Amino acid sequence: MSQYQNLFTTVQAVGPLHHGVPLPHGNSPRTGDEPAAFYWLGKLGNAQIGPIYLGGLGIASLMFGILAINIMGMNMLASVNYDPIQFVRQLFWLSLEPPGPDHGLGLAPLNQGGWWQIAGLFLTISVMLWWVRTYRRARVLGMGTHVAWAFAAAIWLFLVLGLIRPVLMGSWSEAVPFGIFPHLDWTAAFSLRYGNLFYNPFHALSIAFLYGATLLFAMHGATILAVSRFGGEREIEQIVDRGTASERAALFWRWTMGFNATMESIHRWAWWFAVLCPLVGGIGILLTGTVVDNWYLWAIKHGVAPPYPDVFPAVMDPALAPGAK
Ligand code: 07D
Ligand code: 07D
Repeated sequence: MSQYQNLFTTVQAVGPLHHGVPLPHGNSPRTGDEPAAFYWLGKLGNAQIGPIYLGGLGIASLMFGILAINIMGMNMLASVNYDPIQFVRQLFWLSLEPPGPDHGLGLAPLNQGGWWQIAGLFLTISVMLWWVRTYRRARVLGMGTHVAWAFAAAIWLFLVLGLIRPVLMGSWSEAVPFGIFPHLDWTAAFSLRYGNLFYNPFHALSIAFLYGATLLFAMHGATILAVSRFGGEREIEQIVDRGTASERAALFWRWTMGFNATMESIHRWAWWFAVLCPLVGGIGILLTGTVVDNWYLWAIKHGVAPPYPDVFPAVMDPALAPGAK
């Protein structure tokens, strides 16, 4: 079938709707009626929707997640005196803050960070249960657990930000508030407090993997789309044959760069770049305030950043200034 292909024409190969492989003993039945096909959904991804597997873990995860979001929402609503109009208008600025430094790692009264602690606990339980679900569903399908471990890399950063680092620092006040703009303010303040995160080499590495991941994804997505006119995204036995989509895709990169990934290795590259982004990022955050108190001064000490010329007074660690803590 030769069909004009561009960035927006999606090939919709719709076969008979199916429930997927039979599930081993001990699994709950898949939820919902027969799967259905939607043409417009097929524009985005697969046209078939369902069956979804909910199971005990899925339900428990959703329950904890909904509880967490509700606690955040109700606290935000309370902060605007239960005015629904103001809630909508100010939503992006509203916040549920962690306890203040006075409370250390103790339990705080509900309206002084206690609700943040409960919401954080529920959100963490929800995320962990969802992780087990990705692991278990992959296993039941006889798949590898690569998705679960990639997700674990993101959860690592999440836990460093909201649990591990605050515990090491001895205070929940170190953790991130729940809120759209408030969590951005926290991010900016964190960088400033610790002497500019740009000088944290793990932040730099994390950025390189972030940018690298988008570059790889652009190259891979573009390459496969470019050979979809030869059935590149669908070929199986053709992969090893001469003159096929795969061979052209590989040759394109050898022509332009002298080197090419393979159909398999490109996905390993993608996986590692994506995983290393939050993985090294988490290391960088964990070191901040625990091992290194000021990344700018650290960078001067290690010859990464030049010191200011002597015309200025010597730079002092602001954290050591009287009244800094
Ligand atoms: C596209 C997959 C879908 C996921 C989406 C996010 C929620 C939050 C909660 C109303 C790519 C769903 C959002 C469930 C609703 C309430 C209380 C993933 C895709 C669409 N951030 N951050 C965002 C989170 C941190 C930073 C947006 C979460 C760190 C900056 C969204 C976490 C730091 C910017 C969001 C988290 C940080 C954002 C879009 C957890 C350092 C932006 C996210 C659990 C890493 C951008 C207004 C997105 C923005 C943005 C969610 C952590 C920095 C609200 C859930 C503390 C600089 N963050 N973030 O598309 O527009 O991700 O902010 O750790 O500029 Mg953030
Ligand atoms: C947050 C992992 C947790 C998310 C999970 C998902 C739900 C919702 C709902 C699906 C994202 C849970 C999901 C609960 C489900 C639905 C609907 C991953 C997360 C588990 N920075 N910076 C990074 C850049 C500056 C700062 C990383 C660039 C400034 C801080 C990334 C710039 C200051 C932190 C990055 C820049 C600063 C970071 C994040 C440029 C602010 C972090 C990687 C060009 C003024 C985080 C080591 C990631 C980190 C981080 C990029 C600048 C602060 C590479 C490009 C100097 C405090 N920054 N940054 O994967 O790891 O996040 O740092 O200026 O904590 Mg930065």
